[in-house]
Amino acid sequence: MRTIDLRSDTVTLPTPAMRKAMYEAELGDDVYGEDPTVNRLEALVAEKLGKEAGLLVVSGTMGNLTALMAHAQRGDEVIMGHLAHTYLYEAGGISVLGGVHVRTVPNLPNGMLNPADVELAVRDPNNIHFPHSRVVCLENTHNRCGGAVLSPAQMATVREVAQRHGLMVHLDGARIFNAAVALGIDASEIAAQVDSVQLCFSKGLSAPVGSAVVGSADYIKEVRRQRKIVGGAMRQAGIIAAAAIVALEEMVDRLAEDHENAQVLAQGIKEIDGLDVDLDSVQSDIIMITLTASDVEITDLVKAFRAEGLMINNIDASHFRAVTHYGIEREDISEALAILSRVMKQVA
Ligand code: TLP
Repeated sequence: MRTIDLRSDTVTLPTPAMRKAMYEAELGDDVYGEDPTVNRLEALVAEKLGKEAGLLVVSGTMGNLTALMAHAQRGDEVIMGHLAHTYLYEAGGISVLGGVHVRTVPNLPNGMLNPADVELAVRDPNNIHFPHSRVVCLENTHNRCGGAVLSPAQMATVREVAQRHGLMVHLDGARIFNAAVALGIDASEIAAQVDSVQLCFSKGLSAPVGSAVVGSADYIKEVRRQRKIVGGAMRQAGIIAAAAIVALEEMVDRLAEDHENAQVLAQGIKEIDGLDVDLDSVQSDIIMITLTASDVEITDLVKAFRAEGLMINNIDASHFRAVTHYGIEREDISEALAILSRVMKQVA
């Protein structure tokens, strides 16, 4: 039985073109700056995001970690949403390894931060009781806010506050290309609102490994040093970069298919008793599903779906997350809906 895996867009496998590019990649020692494929990727990603320089890192987690450690020193403070991936799901790395303190402000349901909340969170630099505020983080698309898309105009409202207080703005753009495709704009228009971006090749873009950090040339030099500190300087990393180049060149436009499949899935789920979806909140490849049926444990449902051939994750006691991606076709969406409907009838 084929399993339809909607747990995440991270489960995507490399495309045949990626495997070929990896096989044929020209390689060198990247710690000496001599891997031509890594150098090509770093120049390409910087160009696509409209920044001076880029750096290949192992993962999104390492990207956010090194990006923030390059902006903030031990004892400094980073402001981010209470639902930020970096706050919730990166093992507290920036505090553990960077000695950086996190101050959260509420994420609005649309993934944004209220600029007035950010303003209030900025510390008085002259008061010895306080850490120094250094960076504000945004996330686009916003994972825990159901793949919510932030427009450049929305992001500019937070940037304005940050700039007025001399703070940097970092974007967790793990899915920045999903945001760009959803908005019908170039990813560089989103990146223009921030000083640094972390973006992932290994999610909807389907590369097996890798993320990048982009920003000014001086800043990326410091991120490179931070990457060395955390043990992330790789040698013949062109084997990874080769797939990431294919991701950037061939896999961006097709994200629109994932977004369409997410819409079809969400509309179908809306019709199933015991489940609900806020259709307005489905803006990219992520669908947050509310369990409205009572008297059933969400973990039992996850097991029941899996037994029928559908994998989705529960994120708390009453919400599931489903994510569409490369490898999931329209007939898989129909099959997923049939499974959800069948299982929910049994428990309802
Ligand atoms: N997200 C994963 C899980 O960790 C939850 C997923 O399945 O969505 N920023 C954002 C917004 C992310 O969604 C993720 C991964 C990361 C950073 C971290 O990337 P990796 O997994 O490459 O370290």
